[in-house]
Amino acid sequence: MSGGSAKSLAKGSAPPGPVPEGLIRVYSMRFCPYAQRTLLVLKAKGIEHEIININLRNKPEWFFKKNPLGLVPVLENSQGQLISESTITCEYLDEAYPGKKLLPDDPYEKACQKMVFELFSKVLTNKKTTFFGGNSVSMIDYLIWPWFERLEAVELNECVAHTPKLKLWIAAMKKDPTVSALLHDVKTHQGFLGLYLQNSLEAFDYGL
Ligand SMILES: N[C@@H](CCC(=O)N[C@@H](CS)C(=O)NCC(=O)O)C(=O)O
Repeated sequence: MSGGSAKSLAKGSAPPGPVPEGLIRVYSMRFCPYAQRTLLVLKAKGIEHEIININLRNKPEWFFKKNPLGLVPVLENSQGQLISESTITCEYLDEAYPGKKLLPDDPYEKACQKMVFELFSKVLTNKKTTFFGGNSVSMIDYLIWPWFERLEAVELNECVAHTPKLKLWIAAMKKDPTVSALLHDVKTHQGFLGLYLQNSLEAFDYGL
């Protein structure tokens, strides 16, 4: 992985060149929970990638050619193909790359994960396994995790105080090597949020 802690590119910056063969690029923002989904899947599957951070308050003109909506995450491969929307990027990576499969092969099992994802807030209490897709971490856990990582930073930890199963899941996720490698601590999330809420253009580069 390269570029994860590079400063964000803003209006007036030169567009990046083509993606080198054998690499995939992700346009990201260091504190974006949607982009974190994509980064978790890249990391979990061991996919070699480069990261270009975007200043979302002062977007480079060229970024709209990557995604007309101007949102991160966006993937770009060495054939110049562009993929946006976090859940779509995650599924693409799982299908296009070898290594650990994060979504089940079985169509019914896959549909179940997607249903749980759609309804996750309603089914939390029925969870019988450590992770949402079974006894090992899988795609659905990575898709949901970024919001739980931020609970303490936004002082909403109380929300999970009376849900022991969810607390166990949070503890298990924090021990996952992929999650822990990409985790920002509470102070860092709060530092970003503080600047973001002041409309600071520096927010996206907080801590660099
Ligand atoms: N539905 C999109 C949402 C992505 C999204 O909202 N990203 C935010 C950053 S966390 C963004 O790019 N915001 C820029 C803007 O709204 O102009 C996805 O799942 O990828």
